[in-house]
Order: sequence, then structure tokens, then C-alpha cells
Amino acid sequence: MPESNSLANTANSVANARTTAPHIIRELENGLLADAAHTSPKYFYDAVGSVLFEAICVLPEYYPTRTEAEIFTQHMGDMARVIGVGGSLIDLGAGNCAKAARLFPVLHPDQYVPIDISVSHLQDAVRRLQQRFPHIEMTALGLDLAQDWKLPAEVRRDKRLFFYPGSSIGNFEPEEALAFLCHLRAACDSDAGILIGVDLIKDKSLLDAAYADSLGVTAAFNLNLLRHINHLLHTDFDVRQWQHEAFFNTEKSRIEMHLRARENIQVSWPGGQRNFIKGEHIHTENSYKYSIQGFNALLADAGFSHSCHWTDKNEWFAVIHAKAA
Ligand code: AVJ
Repeated sequence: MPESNSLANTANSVANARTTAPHIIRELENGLLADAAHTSPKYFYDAVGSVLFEAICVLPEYYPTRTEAEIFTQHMGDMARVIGVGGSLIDLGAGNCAKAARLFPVLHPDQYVPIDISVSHLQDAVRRLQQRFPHIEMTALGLDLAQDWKLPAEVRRDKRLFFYPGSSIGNFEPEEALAFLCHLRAACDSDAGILIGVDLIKDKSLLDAAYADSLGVTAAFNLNLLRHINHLLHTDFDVRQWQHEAFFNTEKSRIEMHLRARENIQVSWPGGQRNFIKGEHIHTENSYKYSIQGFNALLADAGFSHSCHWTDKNEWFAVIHAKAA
């Protein structure tokens, strides 16, 4: 017993000694020190945050995941007719690869390229998928899609389909979303296309409920960010001093998530500190909602054409396909 304890302690201290990359420290500090404090939504997804997000996806109030899945169930055959078969399926933010795997039996890609922020997250899923679909060449890539990124030469050029489900595009500012789409368009030959999930503008009460669920899972997801930042920046955030807030900002057509200080709070970290007065907040996420026309205009501005969309009976969510030529 003492043996294994001391081994565990050694492993722990090695993990704790791992230092955060300087650009991440800089990004976090800049956000915390800004007049209107803010953080990037990519920091939600540590081990706990990723599990909480999976729980969000099965909440009754959180319609996007379920609605998108229904759209695929209903319209996958039609999508395949529009898109055609073969080519390279490039999965942006692949995670467990489950959404793309549903498309394999209808799209029959020659190559599957799952991309996520860390390749190690993809490895297990890809190994399992490779056994189920031995004839599809699989190349997992670790890239941060919010940074400048480039596809390596292993990614085939022939008939690329950029797959971006889940309405993750909503996390970008509209001008960043346009830049992102332009970046994809630049990686397209004339036979390429994009298949993207887009959350649509709807009644404010439905949107508010989806991001402030009755069980408090989204609140836990938002608050967990502070624990993750404590780990990355060695801040001394106390989660209990902060309150989850989420609402649809109709003028800006976006869900905003914030963490509001329940009292006056001083947050310190090696090399910095920030005082928050009671009621002051940290802006933790935007999730933009589009109309189909609005998103088509963005696609057109990025150089995509022949757009085609599928939606659910309530028109809460859309899956949109567009061609590079
Ligand atoms: C992963 C960005 C699509 O905006 O709905 C869910 C993240 N945040 N609940 C979204 C999220 C709070 C989600 N995206």
C-alpha cells in the first residue's frame, strides 16, 4: 500500500508540474484583465467540462443536439443524393466521431479526416471506427480551429467535404465565422463542399431555457470554467462566489453566457490579480443564432454557392450544404 501511494503521489506531482503554454497564459490574463472580463469558450472542455457538455446534449431543454440528429435521420438519403459519394470527409471538431460515422453508410467516403484540438482525444474513437469501416482510410489531426491552421499533405484533395455539425460555428463572431468559412473555401477544389449545422433564431423563451436548464447542468458547465482556469493559470477562483447567467440577446442574435460575482471578489494568480465588484461579470460564451437567409449570405460571401438546407418541423435547426463551385 505505501508503495502504490507514493507512486500515485509521484504521478500527481508530475501532472501538477506541467506548465501551461505561454500563449494560453497570455490569452487568459488578457481576458481577465480586460475592462469587460472575458474568456474563450474553448476552456470549457476539460475532462469535467466535456462530460458536462455531453449531459447538456441530452437535457430536455437543450434542443440543438437532438434536433440535428433528427434532421440527419430524416434527410440523410437526400443529403447523399445532393452531395454524392466518395471523396474525403473532413470532420471539424470531431470529438467521438459519432456524427460523422452515421454518414459513412450513405456517403461512402474514401478518406475520413477527424480533426480536434488534441489528437489523443480522437485516437480511441478512430481505432474503433477503423475496425467497423476497414476500407475507409482514416487520418486523425490535432488542430485548434480557432487559430490559423493548415491541412497536411495526407489529406486528399479529391472531393473534400468539410463537415461542421453541432452549430459550433455559433461560437465565432459573425466576422470570424466569415473568415473561417473563407479559410475552408481556400482549401476547396471545385468539387468540394461544406455540410454544416446551424442553430436558428427562435422564440427567446426557448433559447433562454436551453442555456439555463432547470437541473443546473449548464450552470455547472459554465462554473467549471473557473476550476479549469485555476488549473491552467493557478488563479484562486472560488466557484461558490459566482453565479451562472445566460440569456438571448435579441439585438445581437446571440446567447450570452456570463459568470456574475455574488460579492466583491479578488482573484489572484502568479504575476497578476483582478478585483471584481459585486454584480460584475466575466463573459464566457457567445452562441450566435442565424436565419437560413443570413447564413446563406455568409456562405455566399465566403465563395460557396448552390446552398441547400434541411430542417426540422419547427425550423429550430438547419443542416446546410453548399458547394465550392
Ligand atoms: C458547442 C458551441 C454548440 O453554443 O450551444 C451549450 C455550447 N454552451 N450550452 C452551444 C454550449 C452552453 C454549444 N456549442
